[in-house]
Amino acid sequence: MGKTIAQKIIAAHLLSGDLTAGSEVALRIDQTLTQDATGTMAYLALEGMNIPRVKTELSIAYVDHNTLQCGFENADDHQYLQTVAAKYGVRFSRPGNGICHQVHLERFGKPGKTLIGSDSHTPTAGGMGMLAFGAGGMDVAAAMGGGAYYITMPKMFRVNLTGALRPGVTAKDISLELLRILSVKGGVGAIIEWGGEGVSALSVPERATITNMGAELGATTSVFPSDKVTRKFLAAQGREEDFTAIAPDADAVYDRVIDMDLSKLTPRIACPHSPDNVKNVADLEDVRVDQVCIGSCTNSSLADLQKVAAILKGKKVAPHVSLSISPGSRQVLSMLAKCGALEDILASGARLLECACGPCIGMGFSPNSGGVSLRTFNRNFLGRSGTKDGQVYLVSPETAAASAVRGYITDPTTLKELPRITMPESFSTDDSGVLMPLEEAKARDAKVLRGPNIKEFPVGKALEDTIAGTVVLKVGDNITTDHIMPAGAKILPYRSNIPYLSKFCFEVCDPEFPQRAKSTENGIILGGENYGQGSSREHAALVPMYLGVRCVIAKSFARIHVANLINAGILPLTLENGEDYDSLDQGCSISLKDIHAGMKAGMLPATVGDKKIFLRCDLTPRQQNILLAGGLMKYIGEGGL
Ligand code: MIC
Ligand code: SF4
Repeated sequence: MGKTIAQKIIAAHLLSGDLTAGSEVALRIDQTLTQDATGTMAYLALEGMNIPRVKTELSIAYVDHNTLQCGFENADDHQYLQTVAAKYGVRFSRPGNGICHQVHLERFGKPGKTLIGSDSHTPTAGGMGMLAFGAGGMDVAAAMGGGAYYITMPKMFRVNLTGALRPGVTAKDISLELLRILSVKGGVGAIIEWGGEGVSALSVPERATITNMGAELGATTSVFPSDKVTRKFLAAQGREEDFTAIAPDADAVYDRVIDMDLSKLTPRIACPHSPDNVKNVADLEDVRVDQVCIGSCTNSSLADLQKVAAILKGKKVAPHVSLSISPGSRQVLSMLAKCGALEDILASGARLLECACGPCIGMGFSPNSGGVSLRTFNRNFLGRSGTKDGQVYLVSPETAAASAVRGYITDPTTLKELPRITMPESFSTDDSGVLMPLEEAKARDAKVLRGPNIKEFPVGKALEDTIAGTVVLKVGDNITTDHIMPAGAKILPYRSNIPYLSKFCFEVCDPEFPQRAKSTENGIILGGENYGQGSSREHAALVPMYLGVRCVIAKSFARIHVANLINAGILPLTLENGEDYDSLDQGCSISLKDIHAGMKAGMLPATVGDKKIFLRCDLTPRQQNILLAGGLMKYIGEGGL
């Protein structure tokens, strides 16, 4: 039987397991990336592993999230990251150099290789035929230390593109359309491969927009073939030697095939507060806009911003609109400056922000109260912008620019002139923003600088055989890690300070939660479907663990979060009978007995008052051992890497 792209790359990196969907596979990881908001924990974990140098082909630490520096905290973290990276053999991408996924695509990604990153949008590199996964920081640390990365072998979905996009319709609209079709949980347990004749007209940055937003579908990852277009992009980046062609076999078998005719697609928009709440832009043209933000790892490539500049050229941003532009990388910004597009952007009245995540993670530029904010980003979860009642919509750069000028949501296909942008023959490639690590001999005595914001890595408790627990919080479906552990300018600087962070856990859902959880022995969280979707932040597991949560019971879980729960030593259990959710309330006591035997059997009986319920426990033997040890750090300490 022929293989899909993902199956080929997995087969070439397989350390154990087989390619049957649902079985656990261990993969050799070629490259890792971290960003600063998750990186501090990842490197604290790496330091705890007592490995002198990383063992990957390439590991890189980016600083792109926490760049506001309102106090000493971020700067201290940057210093820690820079010195720890230098010591352990990791490259360091300096603040201002760009957003991790954009820079990685430009300068480091390689078709056919594996990459894991402590950020859920790591699959962006799938746009160049790399098999790239978002993971928790501890898993990234383990991979840096030479350990395998474990995933459940996913199902294979294929999206078949036919026809060609009409002017004004973009790769972002393709992503939004797939979200409309599949929803935020439609990709769970699957790898999404993109193919068909429509693929050859999409550039690598356009493909990367699409694989980036596969994270919003809950997919394990997304990948495009590596073809002539990929070769040309790599050649223009001065690294044609990194090219390898990859395509699926003609007889590859997919579990699901979705056909999309690009010529029929119209501009799409995701309405508040979920990326799958997708409508036609044309149907919302009366909505007045307060703010427009262009950038993020989804839409900040040179071509994206050149198109924006062409729409803004000779026009002014509407007086009631505030427009921000954050270029994805220093390469993008300097090339915008060279080709004159930057001048057009500035002359329109746009506000130029740093080459960083910025408003996407609530690091500044929060909208006004109840304000309508149009963003070219990938997530519009409640409160993520920093304004709780902000109304955030997700759109393409073309829709964003056209709307910024008119002041109302605008379908860009109605514009008289639409820009045609071609990729440059060569990009300007100055890698001086990426610092090389110290040589091994010098690294041995190098000091790692640790500011007072960097607190100890919290460790979990070994899993007992009996837990008498209490439901400390009951939440609904599609709870994101932004609900569990919010980000934003006020909280994000404390990502290496779990005790401080814990005060904000579940703040958007219930501000009393931290106090209640702390004063309850053996807390249990009860969730609905797709619990823990969104970001890879392991803080959404470490903080509840710190607050005494021992177990999360849900109807279903998101992939990265369930791995983070296990790594933190929290037992994830799935309701065998979804209807039991209704009969369990906050405050009720749940007694779990014979947990160890139940884990092996895959089913745990539990009692709630005089009622018996059944909880599924789909854990591999390795995951069971991690929980028995009290989390990944303890498991590795006992020789488990
Ligand atoms: C996000 O987009 O939510 C983030 C911030 O990049 C996160 C990582 C984090 O929480 O630090 C992600 O996507 O994993
Ligand atoms: Fe940064 Fe936003 Fe991308 Fe997350 S989604 S990596 S916050 S730009």
